Amino acid sequence: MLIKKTSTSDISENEVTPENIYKDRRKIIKSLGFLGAGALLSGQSQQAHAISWFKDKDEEKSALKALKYQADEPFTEALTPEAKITSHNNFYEFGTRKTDPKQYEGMLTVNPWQLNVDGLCANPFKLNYEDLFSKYPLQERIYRMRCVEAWSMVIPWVGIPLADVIKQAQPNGQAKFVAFETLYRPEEMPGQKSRFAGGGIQYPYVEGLRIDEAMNPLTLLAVGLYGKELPTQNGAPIRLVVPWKYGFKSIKSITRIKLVNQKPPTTWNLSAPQEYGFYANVNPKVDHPRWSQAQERRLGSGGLFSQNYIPTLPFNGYGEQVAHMYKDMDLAKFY
Ligand SMILES: Nc1nc2c(c(=O)[nH]1)N[C@H]1C(S)=C(S)[C@@H](COP(=O)(O)O)O[C@H]1N2
Ligand SMILES: [Mo]
Repeated sequence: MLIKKTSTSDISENEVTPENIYKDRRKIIKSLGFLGAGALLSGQSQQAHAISWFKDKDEEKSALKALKYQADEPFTEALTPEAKITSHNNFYEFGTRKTDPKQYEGMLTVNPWQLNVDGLCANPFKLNYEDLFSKYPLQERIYRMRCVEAWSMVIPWVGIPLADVIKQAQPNGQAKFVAFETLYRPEEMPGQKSRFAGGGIQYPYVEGLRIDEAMNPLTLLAVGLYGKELPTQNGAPIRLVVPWKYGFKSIKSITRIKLVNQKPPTTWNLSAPQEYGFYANVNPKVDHPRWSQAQERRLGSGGLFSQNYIPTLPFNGYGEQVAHMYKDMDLAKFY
C-alpha cells in the first residue's frame, strides 16, 4: 500500500474546491483510463496528460506538485459518500448518537482559532485559522478509517503531514511523545457541559502518539474532506488522522500539540483501560473484550442494503508503511 495522495493544492479559505469540480476531476481521470476515484497515476507522461485536462493554470501547477509520489498499487475501494461521512460521526462533545454531531454543523466557532504547538522544542509557535490553510502545502489523502466499533469508511481528506508541523517546532532530544488536546468550550459543546450528554468521558478529549508515529508520513492533520473545509462534525477546523489506528486516536478540533517526554494520557484509555489501549493499532487478531475485531462493516459502499462486511486488515491495511515501528512489541499486550 502507499500513500493515497492524489492531489495537492494551496487551498485557502476562499478557494476550496467545490464538490462538483472534485467529482469532475475524478471523472476526467477515469475517462483517461486511470482508476477513478482514489486511483494513483503512474508515469510522467500519463501525469502530464491528465493534468492538461485541468483548465486553470494555477491548478495545473498545484496538480503537478500533487503528483510527486510513486504509484505501485491501485486504490480499488469506493469512497464513502460525503453525505455519509458528514452524518455518521463520533464526536461526543456534541452528543453520543451518531446523528448528534451533524445537528451542530456550522455552530462551532472555528474562526478565530488558535492551535498551540509547544513543549520540548526549540521553536514553539501558534497557528491561527488562516495559517491552517495557508502555511503548509495541502495534500489530499484517501484513507480507510476503521472505528473500534467495527465499522469503516473510505475518506478523501485534505491536510498537512503532521511531520511538517513537528519539524517546524524543532523537537529536542527529550521529546519522545506528542500530546494532543481538543478545544474545551462547553458553551458551544453540549457534551462538555453535561456528563450525561457527553457520554461520561473526561473533557477536554486528549490523545497521544509516540514521536515516530507522529512523524510517520501517513499521519495527517486534516483541514478538509472532499476538497472542502472540514465540517464541524468531522473535527473543524483541524483534526488528526492516523489511518492504521482505531478512529478514536484521530482527535478532532485540536487546540494544542505538545511535545512531551512521557506517554501522555488518552481519553478512551482513561475511561476504560482494559478496552482501549494507548497504541490502538487496528488488529483483527486482538478482539475488543466485548466484540470481535476480525471484520468490519464498510459504510456507504453502494445502496441502502449493501452494508458490506469485509475482513479487517492488520494495521488497517497500512502495514507496509507502519509495521516496522512495532517489530519488537507484543501487540496483544500493547493493544
Ligand atoms: N474530540 C473528539 N475527537 C474524536 C472523537 C470524539 O468523540 N471527540 N471520536 C473519535 C472516534 S471514536 C472516531 S471513530 C472518529 C470519528 O471521526 P469522523 O466522525 O470524522 O468519522 O473521531 C475520533 N475523534
Ligand atoms: Mo471510533
